[in-house]
Amino acid sequence: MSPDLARELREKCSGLDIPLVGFAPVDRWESPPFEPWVPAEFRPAAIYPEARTVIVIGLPVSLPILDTTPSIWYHELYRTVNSLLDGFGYRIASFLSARGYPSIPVPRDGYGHVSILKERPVAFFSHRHAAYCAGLGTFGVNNMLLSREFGPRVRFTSILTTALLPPDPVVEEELCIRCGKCVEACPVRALEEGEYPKVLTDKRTCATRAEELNRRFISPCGLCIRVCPVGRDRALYHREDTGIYEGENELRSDLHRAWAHVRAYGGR
Ligand code: B12
Repeated sequence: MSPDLARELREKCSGLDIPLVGFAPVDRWESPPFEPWVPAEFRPAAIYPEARTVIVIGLPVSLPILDTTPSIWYHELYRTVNSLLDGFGYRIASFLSARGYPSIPVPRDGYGHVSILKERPVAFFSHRHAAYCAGLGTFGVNNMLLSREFGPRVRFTSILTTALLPPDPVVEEELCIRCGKCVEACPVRALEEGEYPKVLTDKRTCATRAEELNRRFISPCGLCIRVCPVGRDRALYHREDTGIYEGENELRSDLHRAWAHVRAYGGR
């Protein structure tokens, strides 16, 4: 176990403006906390047998930009966050490898095109499950990992390392309050009332919508993470009241005008 290395790593992440970092020992995948759990061949020990720890980092998507979805603005933010995740994953792995701990980054997504997900909506490694094991949050009805800081408005990537790092505790309290707002917000009814993992996203229906938005240059959708009331980011951006999303309403007509304006440009 290397506390000095862990401290250096956290300092490095803070220098890169990465707000969420967690360490998960690979054996956490071997005792499923709930079912269905990650099948054996998707676990870090199967993918990189030398791995001892999975480092998970999370970068938020800014709520006022997500509020405009589907739009070119959220589309571009999504691309920026994705490339930062891949870049930071590479740098953290290089930092550790140079110190004698071979490490490799996993791509933040891991598919070639959304059409592939319609045939098989699964990647070789799940960052949500890794983030759960690294103590960054709990699963919500929208099947996303909710963090205390940003609710589901955070994207993750993972680094598989041979370094033994001090594990972060898994979050015990359920962060999802089961308000059902994500279920209501889904325009293609891909979510159901009920709790994760008993009820999961209808992935094919969700991927079909993503494909349609992709053709219009305004993917991804993100409506199920926009409306989630969980996350301290709502207070930061003064968006505590999720009533602002209930159709055109008097509550914040200024916001509705702004969203309509942004949506009218840059995509189809
Ligand atoms: C494929 C994929 C999709 C597909 C399928 C959705 C899905 N729920 O899996 C589509 C295109 C539809 C999609 C949509 C979205 N996605 Co997506 N997606 C992924 C991706 C690339 C792979 C997920 C995966 O295959 N994991 C591996 C398998 C093993 O895990 P699993 O799918 O969870 O399946 C397990 C269980 O659920 C169960 N299971 C699965 N299906 C079934 C069915 C039955 C009947 C049963 C019993 C069990 C079961 O078995 C599996 C083993 O445990 C990940 C990136 C990654 N590599 O992690 C992002 C990721 C999950 N997506 C993300 C996001 C944010 C979204 C969207 C909000 C769009 C957006 N970017 O704004 C929507 C939300 C959709 C939703 N509410 O579910 C984020 C989630 C962040 C978070 N905070 O949790 C991720 C992690 C990307 C990232 N790098 O941050 N996504």
